[in-house]
Amino acid sequence: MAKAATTLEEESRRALADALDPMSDEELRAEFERQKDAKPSAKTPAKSVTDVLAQLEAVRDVRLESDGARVATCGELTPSALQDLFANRTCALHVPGFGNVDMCTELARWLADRPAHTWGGTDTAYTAGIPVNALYSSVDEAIAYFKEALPAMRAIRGAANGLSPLDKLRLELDELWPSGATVSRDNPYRRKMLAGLARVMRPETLLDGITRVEGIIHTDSSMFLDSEHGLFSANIYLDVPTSGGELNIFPVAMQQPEHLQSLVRVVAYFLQYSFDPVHRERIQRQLHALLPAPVTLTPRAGDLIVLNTGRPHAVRGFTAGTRVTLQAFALHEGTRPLQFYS
Ligand SMILES: O=C(O)CCC(=O)C(=O)O
Repeated sequence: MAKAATTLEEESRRALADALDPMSDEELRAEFERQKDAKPSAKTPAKSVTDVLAQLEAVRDVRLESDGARVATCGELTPSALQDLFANRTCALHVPGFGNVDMCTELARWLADRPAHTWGGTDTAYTAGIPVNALYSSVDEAIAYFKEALPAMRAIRGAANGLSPLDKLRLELDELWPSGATVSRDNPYRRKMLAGLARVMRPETLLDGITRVEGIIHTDSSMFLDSEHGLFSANIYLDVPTSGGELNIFPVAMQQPEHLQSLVRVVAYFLQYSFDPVHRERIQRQLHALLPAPVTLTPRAGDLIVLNTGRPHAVRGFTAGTRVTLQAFALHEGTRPLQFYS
């Protein structure tokens, strides 16, 4: 009963937000401050990370079970392939050659030549658009995020000399998915978001230690998967290194045997610290020890891969070449249109 009431409340809040105008910069500034004051501190103090790590490092030979979900490889997007992905029956949807390879190569060259911006603690640089994390970092960054969104999408479209592969994805999902797909304005400021971020990885952007080889295992949403609701990430690969740069997905089963249930909570806890510069090396080593064997995808230029961001995943390192992708999140929430943002 409580859940239904919350859902109704949430739905009416959203309907009201959908009906209202986007906020001006002044309103955004005031709202940003209000949210900052209202926000509870999310993480447990870092000292307890060290304690949990020490306890876990003493334990050997325990590993979470896999749900056995496989990658669906399709010639084109279909409603049933999407349903399987959203219901977590598959762990990723791979459409080889989704984008025209020559156009992707041209676009990759253009994006790789642009000035790159980075965020501390990640192995990726951004050359068109600002990541959504900006909305939570500072009010000026939040305003810059929205100001850059449309120009970045138009610049990518211009460089693609027509529709970019990410535009194609949005169009096809709108055509195929019963409730359609739209550029999100699910943010406290009711403004249209960026849909399509250019991510560039090079050997020199990679971090040290185990992540240089194995990547940073992380999630972008809760690892407790739900078939009605999930945050998916779509990547279109524009350029890939000749060796390395694979995408690893760790298909953790939602139902674990009794003796492993507390371990799921420990893994969820560690995942909050995936990017933490102080604990990253030990956390990543523990995640490798505790997670089931990954499913490995080797994307080629032009491919599309969509995955549930609640499934732990990592991009493996490489020693030569450049890896350029166009990325967008697609939020799946029951019968709502899929909400695109980056
Ligand atoms: O670049 C990729 O293959 C996946 C990147 C990633 O971590 C994501 O899209 O959530």
